[in-house]
Amino acid sequence: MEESKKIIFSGIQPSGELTIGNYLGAIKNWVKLQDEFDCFFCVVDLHAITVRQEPKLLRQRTLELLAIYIAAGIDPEKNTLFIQSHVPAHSEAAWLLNCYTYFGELGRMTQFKDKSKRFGDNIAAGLFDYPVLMAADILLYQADLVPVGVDQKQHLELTRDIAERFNKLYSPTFKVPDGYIPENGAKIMDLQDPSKKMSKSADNANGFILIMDSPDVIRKKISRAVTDSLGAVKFSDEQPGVKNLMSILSTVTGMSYSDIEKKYEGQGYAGFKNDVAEALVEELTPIQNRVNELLKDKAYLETIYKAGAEKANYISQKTLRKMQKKIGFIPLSK
Ligand code: ATP
Ligand code: LTN
Repeated sequence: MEESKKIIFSGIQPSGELTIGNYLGAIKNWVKLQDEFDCFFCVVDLHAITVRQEPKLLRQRTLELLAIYIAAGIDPEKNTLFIQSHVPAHSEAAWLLNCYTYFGELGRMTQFKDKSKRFGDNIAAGLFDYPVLMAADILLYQADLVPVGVDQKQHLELTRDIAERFNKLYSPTFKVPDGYIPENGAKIMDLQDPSKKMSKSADNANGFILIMDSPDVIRKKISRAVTDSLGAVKFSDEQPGVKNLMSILSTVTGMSYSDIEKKYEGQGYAGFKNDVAEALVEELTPIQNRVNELLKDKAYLETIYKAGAEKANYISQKTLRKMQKKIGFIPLSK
């Protein structure tokens, strides 16, 4: 029965071209969860403006991200796909929750500390505040589970703290959500510096592979990926580059680490790298073709995000009204 399914909420920012880190750490996982759960997958454009965005590019990337969700296999009939700015309750709930979140808590967020270092003097208040908006996203839908990569764990813990605080201060209002971090692919590392997370905003483009990279670019970037001089395909912390390529291969093909080790035993890296590249090409090419088709059919994408916004508005308004009532605001109508 539809009603008894647990609820999932997750989102990605349309703030740049998506990498295989976003795909393997987030989207590929969502595809597996869609039958078992009632899922809300959001294009979080309000989050994207925490750093400056070019309006035309933001519009393009927002639609492209929606197309990627669908092309990767998320069924828009079964799940609620929507664009965050179409649902005003997110901004409103974020303001309310701001008043139940402490400055000190936000100051401890490592992603803020990292990003603020990178952006120097031009740090928007929104960048500091962004985990509260993320908490609002999740809590408005009474989500049970939030599938994300490892880097979002701290934000999820904050979401739980805010929910518990509000519930305790008034009365149970929010479901306290759990994170859902995949065993495999939760942290794909930079191909040039495997001590760093693969990120679309890295300076060296050889460090990341984009979902929309062409087969030749994928092959070139994998062949240039940093490994080591040991020459053995082994899943070991002493070989972070090889370990990262193994985790990419395993997440894409489903092969276990021990099977990968056996297959390439005594062979060096050339054939292994070649197979990693081909596995990625095979995985991504059909997605890319479908994204390009979908982007030609803007009317279809519009029907999807309109239907998604309608459902998301209905559900989020219910929680927002509950919050307002508990806080002590006078309802405009009963
Ligand atoms: P940026 O790199 O610009 O800070 P991002 O790539 O982290 O941004 P987000 O929109 O913040 O992009 O992330 C969307 C989702 O992708 C999150 O669930 C995040 O955990 C996941 N993700 C991002 N990078 C990786 C990665 N390298 N490995 C696994 N998952 C990742
Ligand atoms: N902060 C997340 C993106 C995000 C999100 C969410 C993820 C915004 N709202 C709600 C899960 C649930 C990030 O990946 N930077």
